[in-house]
Amino acid sequence: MSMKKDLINAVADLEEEKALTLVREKIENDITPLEIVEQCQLGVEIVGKRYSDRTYFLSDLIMSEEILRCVMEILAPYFPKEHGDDGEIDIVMGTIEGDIHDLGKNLVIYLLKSVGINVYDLGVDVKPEEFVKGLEETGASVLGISVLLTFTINEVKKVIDLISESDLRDEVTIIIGGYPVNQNIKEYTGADYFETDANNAVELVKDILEENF
Ligand code: B12
Repeated sequence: MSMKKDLINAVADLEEEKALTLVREKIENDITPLEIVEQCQLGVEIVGKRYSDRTYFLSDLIMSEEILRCVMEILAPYFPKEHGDDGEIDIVMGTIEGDIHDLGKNLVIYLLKSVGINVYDLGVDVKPEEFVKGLEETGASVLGISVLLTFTINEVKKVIDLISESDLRDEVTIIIGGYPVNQNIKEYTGADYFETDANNAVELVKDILEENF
């Protein structure tokens, strides 16, 4: 079996011990933490598919979360170190109302911090008004909304409509991210950008902040 597929399959098959052993082996063999996370992500994508076609149940989704959490714990020391966050807040992030998925959001926040970007994390199940309040309180010029459930896409539109009703819309660049987002959803919600790749997300935020400067 290829070196990549072994971890993807261990995660997909919910073999926790095997997956964690592979993660430790890979990190010792100088595979980057991000590559490892990407392999795990391909694994949980399969978990999601099996859940959709009813081969897996909710308990299996929960198991995949447990595995991903342990993987992140192992990898944490190997990610680039956080820079001091003494400056002003650059970006406000949160998971949309009704949605409690946060592993992807937290990963992106981790990577943003590691390149010196100051993040204000609103957490999960964040109401539209809370996003607006977060932006007003911090003066951040970027907003990142994480959305994993397609039936919460309307909530994302509500957030952006609310921002448009305030006088913040011209000052804030809005990025949506998460498994289901695409060009159509971007257009429907009125976001400025969408992104599903962690690395690209960091590059995008860096570019936006530099432009605003
Ligand atoms: C783990 C998981 C859970 C865990 C979440 C744990 C947690 N703390 O996050 C638990 C078990 C709690 C869970 C619950 C549910 N889940 Co769930 N879950 C998953 C699963 C298997 C993996 C998600 C994940 O963590 N991926 C790994 C991370 C790293 O990837 P990511 O989130 O996509 O993030 C990456 C990018 O998208 C991007 N990104 C993410 N956010 C942002 C934000 C910004 C601003 C940017 C720039 C980028 C960005 O960067 C990340 C890094 O690359 C997915 C399957 C899938 N294919 O995604 C289903 C999935 C998302 N879940 C699903 C469902 C249905 C549910 C439940 C409704 C099940 C139920 N019956 O209760 C509940 C809903 C709970 C709720 N109210 O939110 C469905 C959604 C289907 C749909 N069309 O809406 C999926 C797709 C599974 C499926 N195929 O059916 N789930």
